[in-house]
Amino acid sequence: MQFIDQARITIKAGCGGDGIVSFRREKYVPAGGPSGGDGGRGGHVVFEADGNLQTLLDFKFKRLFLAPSGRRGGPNRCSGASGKDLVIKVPCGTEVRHLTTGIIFGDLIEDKQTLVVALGGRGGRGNAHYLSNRNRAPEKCTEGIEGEEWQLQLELKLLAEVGIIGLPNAGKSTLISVLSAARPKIADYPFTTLVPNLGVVRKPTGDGTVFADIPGLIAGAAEGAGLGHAFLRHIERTKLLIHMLDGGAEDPLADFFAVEKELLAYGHGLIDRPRLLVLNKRELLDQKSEKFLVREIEKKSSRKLILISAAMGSGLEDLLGKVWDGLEI
Ligand SMILES: Nc1nc2c(ncn2[C@@H]2O[C@H](COP(=O)(O)OP(=O)(O)OP(=O)(O)O)[C@@H](O)[C@H]2O)c(=O)[nH]1
Ligand SMILES: [Mg+2]
Repeated sequence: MQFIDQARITIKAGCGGDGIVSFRREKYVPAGGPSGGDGGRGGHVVFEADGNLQTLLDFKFKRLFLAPSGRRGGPNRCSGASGKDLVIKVPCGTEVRHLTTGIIFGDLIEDKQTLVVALGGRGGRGNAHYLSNRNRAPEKCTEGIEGEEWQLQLELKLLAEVGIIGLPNAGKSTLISVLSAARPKIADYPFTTLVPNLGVVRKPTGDGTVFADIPGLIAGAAEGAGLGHAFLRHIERTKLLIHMLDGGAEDPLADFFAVEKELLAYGHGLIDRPRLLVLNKRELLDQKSEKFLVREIEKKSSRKLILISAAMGSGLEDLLGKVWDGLEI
């Protein structure tokens, strides 16, 4: 399945039905008076979060959404039927913005949550409304009002509590694969992961929390290097980040600063998000170089380092313990 996390669409709510001019005509009721009914309201456009959807792929093919109009009023003061609301299903975590101004209409987080984005137009009034002492036979009615129309930018921001970040090849996907049932592609070349992977990790309390493994970041990602940095939106909603360094890399400390710089460039408060610093592939280091490296990284980064080997499964309990502490579970 293709993972699409952005879409531009146009939505238009239904137009109100017109009011009509009509007069009551019955055999024994002379001058029966005006009886034109009102038009029905146009259908609203409503977004609804659907927990079964994972991507905005559908919006790649269909970009215009029109809600039905209200019906015209009828004789005998009959109101026209309202247009049915158009319900558009989106994955949980979709943010709805106005395309040009960027104003946020709302966020659809929970399954079945709804958001009315465009209001249907009001129906016009029939001539029955305009009966007065002065005018016993009004010929006046009004047209239905147009429904609201918006151009929207939809953005899917995955809902994960913990995000795993780092340079390509650090072992991010390996970590999520050993902690959860997720089975992302793992390989010893950079940019194996092209779209985020989610995995549910069991908390000590029994229920699960979602970890997100995202593509690798490299120096200059903010300017488009590598896969760029737009996918960082998927960790915007996280509470905690796992910043993974590759213990087998030439200079893990430089890697640390490279990722830190990209977090800063991306903004959205990611640089201040609680973050655990993890050195992976520790089994590649001998004791002496490990000690030296740990000391140097801890000193220059002013953070405590957690040592793990995702592939060998070592240090993971310690890491998870700190994750739960960080999430205050
Ligand atoms: N020696 C060793 N190799 C590891 C360890 N963890 C992961 N690897 C290897 O490192 C390589 C990269 O692992 P991935 O999990 O694909 O790395 P990634 O960070 O997801 O990489 P991208 O998706 O490209 O950003 C693979 O060949 C893994 O087998 C580890 O603890 N020790
Ligand atoms: Mg990966």
